Amino acid sequence: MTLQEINFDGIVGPSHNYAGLSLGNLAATRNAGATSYPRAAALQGIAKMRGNMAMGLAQGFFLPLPRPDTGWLEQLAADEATDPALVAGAWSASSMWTANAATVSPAPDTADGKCHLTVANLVTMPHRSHEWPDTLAQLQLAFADSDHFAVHGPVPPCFGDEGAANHMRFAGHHGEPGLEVFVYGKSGGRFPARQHEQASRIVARKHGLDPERCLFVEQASEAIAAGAFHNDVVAVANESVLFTHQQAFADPAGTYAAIAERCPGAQVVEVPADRVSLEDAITSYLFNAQLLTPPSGEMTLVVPEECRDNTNVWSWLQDMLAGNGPIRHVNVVDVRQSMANGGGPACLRLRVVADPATVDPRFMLDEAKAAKLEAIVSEYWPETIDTDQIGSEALADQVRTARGKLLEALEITELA
Ligand code: SUG
Repeated sequence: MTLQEINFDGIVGPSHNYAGLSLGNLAATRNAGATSYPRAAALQGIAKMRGNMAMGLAQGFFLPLPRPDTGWLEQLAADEATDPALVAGAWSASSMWTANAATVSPAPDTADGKCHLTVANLVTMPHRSHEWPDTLAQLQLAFADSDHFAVHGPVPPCFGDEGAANHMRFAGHHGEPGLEVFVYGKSGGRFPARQHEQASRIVARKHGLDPERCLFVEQASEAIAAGAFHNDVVAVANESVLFTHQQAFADPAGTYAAIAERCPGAQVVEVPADRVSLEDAITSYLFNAQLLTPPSGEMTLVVPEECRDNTNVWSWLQDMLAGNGPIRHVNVVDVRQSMANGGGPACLRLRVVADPATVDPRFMLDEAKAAKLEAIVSEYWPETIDTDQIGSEALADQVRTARGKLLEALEITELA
């Protein structure tokens, strides 16, 4: 049994659009009303997955959820005439950001030796609050092997839970027992704090984690106010390395010390605010990078193109590479369509440490399947969506057909 990190990327759905639904997500609100390019968006995502596979890494994927979610609109008694924002919410392709699909505790961390997943309730944003039932169905299918996985329903809706975007894990190697760090926000600022401390504590208990190997850390309120609506916009961890902005945590020194105490050998790569401001971090998504260990062992940071566009960020990265820190390579990827809705490389993936042989193989990617995905997307995904098309029956038909073709090609018809 070889445990390794598998990144499950969300395939960008055919209804991808810019309706500006996420308060506190500055890219999403800034681009409200812009024309989206669902086909290009999905192809960008597949290209990113191909790039990571080319490094020798295991890659999986999740499917877009059924959209528009008319059942949800019926529950809300809403339509175009009564509440266009709710209609847009029923069309959102937001499940592409699978870092918000669930929180994952790998087998070496849990009391029963299984990998535990809790689907995120995403209750803070209405357009995301109806993702979980379909996401849960997908997780139950992909991780149906109950000898190795335990998949849980959501935390009760009184406490907002946004999944792995506010969770980091430290371990010498992925397959070793780790320290799980849960980051929560406190409400009261100009933007919503989406991850509630109680939600994180409930997840840790349901997963059977050892309290000695858990930390609950407060996110800096100034980071949330600056637009870091999830902690993964300002920090990312891999193995024993924390790559973080200086202003990510309410108590940075205390957080680093607590990690070092429980994970000896942990290294912190802290980017100082006088080199990269919070604003630079949030517009470039420097920290919403994938920090990966390919088989070569040379830790690699996969950053979005927007990092190269930002002089402060790019020059900091060059200095980092010239030094002798733990991050040895920087790969640049084009995920501009997702970025325009506030989703970078790290938002697009859910990390699951497991033996790939225990995952339903239909959710694992290889080159041939990537080519199949590209062909389906190129043929059926809408080329553009203008926000005034949201609600149109003709577009709804196209979106449903596109997803149906994908499911059929992948033989995942249980989710139809
Ligand atoms: O929840 N954007 C997503 C972006 C999620 C990014 N994920 C992580 N940081 N892990 C969100 O705000 C925009 C959709 C819209 O406005 O139509 C949106 O939902």
